[in-house]
Amino acid sequence: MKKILITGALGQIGTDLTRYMRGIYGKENVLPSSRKRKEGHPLMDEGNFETLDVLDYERIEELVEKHQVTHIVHLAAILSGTGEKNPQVAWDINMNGLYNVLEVARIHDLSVLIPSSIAVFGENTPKDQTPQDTIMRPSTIYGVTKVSGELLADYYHRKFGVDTRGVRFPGLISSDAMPGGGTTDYAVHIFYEAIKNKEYSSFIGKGTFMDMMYMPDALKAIVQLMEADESKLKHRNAFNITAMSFDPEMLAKEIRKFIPEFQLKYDVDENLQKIANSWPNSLDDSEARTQWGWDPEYNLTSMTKDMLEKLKKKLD
Ligand code: AKB
Repeated sequence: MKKILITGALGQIGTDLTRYMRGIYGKENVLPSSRKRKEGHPLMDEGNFETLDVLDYERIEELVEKHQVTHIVHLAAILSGTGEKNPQVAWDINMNGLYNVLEVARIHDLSVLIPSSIAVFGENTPKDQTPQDTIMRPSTIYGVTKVSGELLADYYHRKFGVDTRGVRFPGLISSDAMPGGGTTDYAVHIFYEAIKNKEYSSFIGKGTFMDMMYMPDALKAIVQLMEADESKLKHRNAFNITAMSFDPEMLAKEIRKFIPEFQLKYDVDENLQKIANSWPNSLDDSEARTQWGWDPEYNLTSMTKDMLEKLKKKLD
């Protein structure tokens, strides 16, 4: 039986992932953790929860031993926008946190799943249908730590036989948890503002295409890759995956099918726009499809419909 420790569980992916995994593996077999407790957060009263700073190696080891952990999903990380405001902290958390997790995994023979990101790509990466194996020269500290993390995780597999796996997530859109400090976050904020104010001012400019994914598909990807047959994995860290690619105008057009008076304006954030410009327009995720059966369910139309339905209920 798997016993799964989730780090950074109070972030955008963690809340949904904890619930999703508890549904599959049982409530007592999924242990969310975060640097601090957050009173009022739903995960505080839904079962076990532990405080864990990923920079504290001993604490990771203590939790692994106490709960007989077999798998770690390592979500704790600083994202692209926040990373640029404090690159030193981003390096520290993203690299030293990952190093500690990998070391504990090596010593205790654990499997580790580490999300990577489209941020691993940079200005000179092919922009359209970006291949699985291509030029990776990111311009953000977040991207630098994610490429380094991919290399380190592959190294731990090759050198020590640690079962490491990962996906390069695009922007994630969820009706539950809010994202924090990312370049793709506009694609979540727009829904809240469309419902509340019928208008949104986008910090990402017109014509900027980025890959995106609806949260249910992201959760499915994590479990599917974790469960994938090792012998079929030619790549490990990390797989390109995507579900849709759009720019703010395309998203606004879909929203208008449900909220016809919705207006999209722009107040472009230069720093975030620069980051977005350095990322792909669209990914080629065929290796994930062949090696472990990746097949997203939601596209732009079905995601928008579901997101608006869920948010309307939530905000009512
Ligand atoms: C970000 O925008 O930083 C993240 C990501 C694409 O990794 N959502």
